[in-house]
Amino acid sequence: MSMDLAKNLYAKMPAVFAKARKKFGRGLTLADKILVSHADNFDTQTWDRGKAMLALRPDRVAMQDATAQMAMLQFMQANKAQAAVPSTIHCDHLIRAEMGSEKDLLRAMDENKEVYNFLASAAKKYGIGFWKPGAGIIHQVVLENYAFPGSLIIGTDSHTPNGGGLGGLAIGVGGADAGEVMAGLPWEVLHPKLIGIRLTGKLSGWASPKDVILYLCGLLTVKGGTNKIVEYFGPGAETISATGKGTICNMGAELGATTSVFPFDQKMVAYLNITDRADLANLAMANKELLVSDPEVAQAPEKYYDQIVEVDLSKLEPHVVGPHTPDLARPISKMAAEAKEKGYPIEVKAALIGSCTNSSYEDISRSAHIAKQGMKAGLKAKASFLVSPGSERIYHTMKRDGFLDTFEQLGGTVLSNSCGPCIGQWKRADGVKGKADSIVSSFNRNFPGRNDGINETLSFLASPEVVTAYALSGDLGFDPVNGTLKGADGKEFKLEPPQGEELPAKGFAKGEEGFVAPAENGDGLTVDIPPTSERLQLLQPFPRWDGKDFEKLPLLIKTKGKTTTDHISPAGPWLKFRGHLDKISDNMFLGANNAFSSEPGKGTNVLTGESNLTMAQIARAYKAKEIGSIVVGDENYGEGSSREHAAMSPRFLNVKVVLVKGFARIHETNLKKQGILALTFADPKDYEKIEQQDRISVTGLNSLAPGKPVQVTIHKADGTALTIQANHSITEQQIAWFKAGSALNALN
Ligand code: MIC
Ligand code: SF4
Repeated sequence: MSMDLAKNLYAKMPAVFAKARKKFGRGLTLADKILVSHADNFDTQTWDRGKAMLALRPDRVAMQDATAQMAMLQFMQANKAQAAVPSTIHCDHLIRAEMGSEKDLLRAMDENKEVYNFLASAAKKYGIGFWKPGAGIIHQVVLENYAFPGSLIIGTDSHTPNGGGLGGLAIGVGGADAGEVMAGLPWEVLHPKLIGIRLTGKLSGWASPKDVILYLCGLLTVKGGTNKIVEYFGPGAETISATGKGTICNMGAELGATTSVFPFDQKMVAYLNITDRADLANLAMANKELLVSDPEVAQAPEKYYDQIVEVDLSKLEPHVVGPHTPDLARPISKMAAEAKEKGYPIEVKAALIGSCTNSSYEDISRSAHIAKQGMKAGLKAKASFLVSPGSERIYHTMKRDGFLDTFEQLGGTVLSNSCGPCIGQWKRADGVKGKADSIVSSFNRNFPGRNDGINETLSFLASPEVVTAYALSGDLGFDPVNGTLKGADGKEFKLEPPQGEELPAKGFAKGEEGFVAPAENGDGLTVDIPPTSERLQLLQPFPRWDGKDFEKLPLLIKTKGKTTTDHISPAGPWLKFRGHLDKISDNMFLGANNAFSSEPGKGTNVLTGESNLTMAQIARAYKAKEIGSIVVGDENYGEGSSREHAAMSPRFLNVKVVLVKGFARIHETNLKKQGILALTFADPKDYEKIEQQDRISVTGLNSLAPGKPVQVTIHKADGTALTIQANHSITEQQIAWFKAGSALNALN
């Protein structure tokens, strides 16, 4: 399938590149090439980085089970017979991690039966490929099967950029975007700016691809990539394996980047070959100049990229980031001092490797090398050690090559091929609520509550080999590069730097693939949604805008500090309600810090004065009285995942406006798609002026226009009022969504 897509794409690239070079008056970067060759209409499209909205035609759509539910429910409202582009659903997020691979999987099949049946039946009917629970984590499966050089893939998950490891633009989106593309519409995105990362040198010793991105997270911060594509180039790029590139691109999501990409090279050829795609590898080879930047770009990169960062891979140290945010980075050699200074609990209670970010053969073999050294010295894991393989292929190859045994002998538990402990679905045997302790993982996110559902846990991120070393030491202050461990005989020893293979010498072993192809013709088929379901609920269109200004809205919450989608719509136990808007909305803002409450997720009903209520209780009370509300937020609001529940629940519970210092890309689009007015303070200092008892009006909405600020009047409790300005990035089309009540309403 990818073969046909690639053939057509490569055939049309030369002509559109020629037009683009002429129009832009310069050579093209790789990101430019992929964008222009996927334009819905190159000639009529305005190209202006940071300003223009691009209408693109993605090659594919990928969805994971937690977000696919809303994506499919929305797609179904469009009344189409088939998905218009090749699409897949991957069952990975809903499997809880507790008892180990087999038992966890069996339990998941049982407890998520309704959801899996719904997704499987919808996939079958609408021509969508279905990957069964246990087949693997979406990004690993996409890399192994679907991503290809030059491709444009959208996925309903923020770590979709993992596909950039094979030289394409793979971009995380909300379910409404996926639904529209499957319904045949082009996909819209702000023309991203470009950050060029020039890599020189070569990684060695303990330094791994993960450290490149952990270092960049520290440098660029969680909002440094917003509305930007991160394009890697330079001689160092081709020294990194395709899966290592995948890891780097995956965690570009932590920079808030639209996506990240590497130029086509021999490492990608090797990976395509070993994943049974030799035909695609040959085709890409024959077209290789289409799949990298034009030669003049490397000569004067400053002319082509909006910002350039240089990284010398030879000098890179292993890094550790956290707790609570992925941009709190330091080289591992500085960790001991910092842990002491900041009082981080020094004992590492758990060490987790794998996930969509880091479960390649290279990751696993290097980690196993560390584990073996520990065992040779008579050690067992001091911390509880968990392994989450990314796919069936990885799992069976690990098993065949003895890595599973190694990890188990060390005292580790191998979990199912799924997200489990990465998404709050991990039941810790030792989990004590209310007590801070430290855990280390090779995953990509570390927001509070993210792994074990316990907000107090301090979660640090590192490469899988470093995490394995932490498992041996059980000590957050341990520096595997310079420090020593004590063997069973009491003698000190030093770990050798990790060694592993990029790709398995014997090829990948195969397990049960877990792929179910759709029906040839789905017309007579039905979608399985039991009417009494507690897990699934058909969507009702949101009401249209009534044409009136928003007058004196009560303030629902003023979030303070980091407000990720995990704060707005927590996962863990709530994942099970991802297909039931009414039920999941009870989780709204449960993790968010309210400026007017000492307890996260709690606030006051300003109409009755009742305090210590959840935001859902307050919003439901307002909604019952047909009163809308406003949410005020801080910087990079909506950072993190693509889950559109963080926009749909507020919309469902009658939030009209979200006014913040700044938005993360996917969430801002999700809000607009659901018909919420997404505004930013023209002067961020005005955030300080908002008080709990304020009533806030947003006026002049009938003349809402692109680029035109909106007036916001803050009515104070003492009867005074002040007017401030708010900006927005709403386009003509998005105004239509707002008026229609949602993007989906505007479609019908
Ligand atoms: C995540 O890593 O945060 C998730 C869970 O994969 C989310 C998607 C979701 O919440 O379903 C993401 O990254 O978009
Ligand atoms: Fe799953 Fe975690 Fe990857 Fe998200 S980041 S797709 S939850 S493994």
